[in-house]
Amino acid sequence: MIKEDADTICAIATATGRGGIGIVRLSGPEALAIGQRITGLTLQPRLATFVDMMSSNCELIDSGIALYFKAPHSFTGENVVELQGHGGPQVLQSLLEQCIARGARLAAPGEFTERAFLNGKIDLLQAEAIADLIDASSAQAARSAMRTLKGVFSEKIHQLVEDITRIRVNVETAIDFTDEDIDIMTDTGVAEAMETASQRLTDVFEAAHQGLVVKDGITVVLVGAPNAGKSSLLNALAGTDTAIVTDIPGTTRDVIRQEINLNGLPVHIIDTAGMRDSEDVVEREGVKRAVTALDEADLILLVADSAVYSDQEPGPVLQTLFAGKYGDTAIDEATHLTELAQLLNRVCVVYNKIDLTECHEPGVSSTHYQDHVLKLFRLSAKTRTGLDDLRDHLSELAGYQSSGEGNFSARERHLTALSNAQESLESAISGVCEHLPLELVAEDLRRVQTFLGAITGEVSSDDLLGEIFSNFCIGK
Ligand SMILES: Nc1nc2c(ncn2[C@@H]2O[C@H](COP(=O)(O)OP(=O)(O)OP(=O)(O)O)[C@@H](O)[C@H]2O)c(=O)[nH]1
Ligand SMILES: [Mg+2]
Repeated sequence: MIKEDADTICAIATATGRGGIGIVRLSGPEALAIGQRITGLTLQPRLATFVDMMSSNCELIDSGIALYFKAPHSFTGENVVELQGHGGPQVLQSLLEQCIARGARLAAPGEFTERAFLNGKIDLLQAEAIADLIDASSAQAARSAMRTLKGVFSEKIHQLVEDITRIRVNVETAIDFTDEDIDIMTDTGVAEAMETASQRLTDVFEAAHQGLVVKDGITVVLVGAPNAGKSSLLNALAGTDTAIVTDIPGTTRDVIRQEINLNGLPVHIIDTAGMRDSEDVVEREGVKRAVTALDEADLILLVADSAVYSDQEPGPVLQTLFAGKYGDTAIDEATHLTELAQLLNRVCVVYNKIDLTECHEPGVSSTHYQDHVLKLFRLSAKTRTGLDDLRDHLSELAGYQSSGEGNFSARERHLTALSNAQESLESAISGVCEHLPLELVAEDLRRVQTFLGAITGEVSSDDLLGEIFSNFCIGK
């Protein structure tokens, strides 16, 4: 809970810039008094009042609407006053200064939402969903953030916590009554309940994973030799002329980023400088940046000119990538085994320019390179044939279902907590199967509950809260 002597915070709640309406919001014990001093009126809860907003030396700043939300029936759970004026930066700045001059303090990023959380108006999942809704980059992302805000995800976590609590009661009882020869496996159905909870946990994890994909999308890095058609492929996928395309090898010098929307899936595409050994300082820096970009990739599209490279033997194309990454010395594949495996697991080869060759049909196939299965795409960035296979693969790779109507937004931290909870639950299940001391099973179950509690914020450290709310915008 917020301390009784909490101060009053204020901020411009609308986006910066010019707009029809701009809002300054106050929250805290002095919000009403400050609002009334600025408007010179007694404000009634939940009544829109047309007011003049005055400075302390009686100058008219603006005319507009004042709204008062009496605690606890407000967003933050405290007294809240909204001063809605005209959306000019100067007007809003003057209003804000008046609030500060009369005793309010400028709010930190996310502080209104943090107060809503601390006052029990929303849980942590819902607080994060507010930020995700504001940041949503697609209609799907906004819809799933809204579902989390409405409590869909929280409800699922609460159900899981209830299941685990019931199981814990049975296990703790069995510990206390060891003399009475209770077999918790058969007599109380604990093992079965654990299996059901585990299945439910898996389902929630999968739904949360979808939510994360819809929110964050995937990152695809285009690499390959100069002139292979990387920038052309970026433009073809984006449907724009984002990157410069010429027939001069070494056209792209820097990393170019473009976000596209694939049926609701955000895909962050990174186009890079063609990989080759160059004397040119700028180009060398470009290749260095291309190599660094590889670390960000969920998928690496290694683009090759199909007139130069055969799709029967991916080795030579892969060598362009290895040479770019490890320098032009022939790489010792044995030394770099683990590193190469990590790289190859994310690589697909794109044979571009099939319009120039007679023997290539557009499509997708797989081949083996050492122990890896590599996907090969044959397409033309210029005529845009064969692009659909690539698009389908991107959606598939992300595990994205565009019709995922039940989705809710989620973050990496939720997935980590869910997978930790799953691990502890599996350990509890094996403990029961192996007839380990019930105290160990009980401890595993307690841990499951702690991990789940961290998701909704029932169990959370100050550090975690600080990190979450500092990523909000000011005024929210
Ligand atoms: N015929 C044909 N030409 C293509 C195709 N894709 C790209 N090109 C041409 O190939 C040349 C190089 O294309 P870019 O997209 O600039 O190649 P890049 O890989 O980005 O090259 P760098 O930035 O220099 O590394 C341009 O003249 C393109 O028009 C294709 O599918 N078919
Ligand atoms: Mg280029």
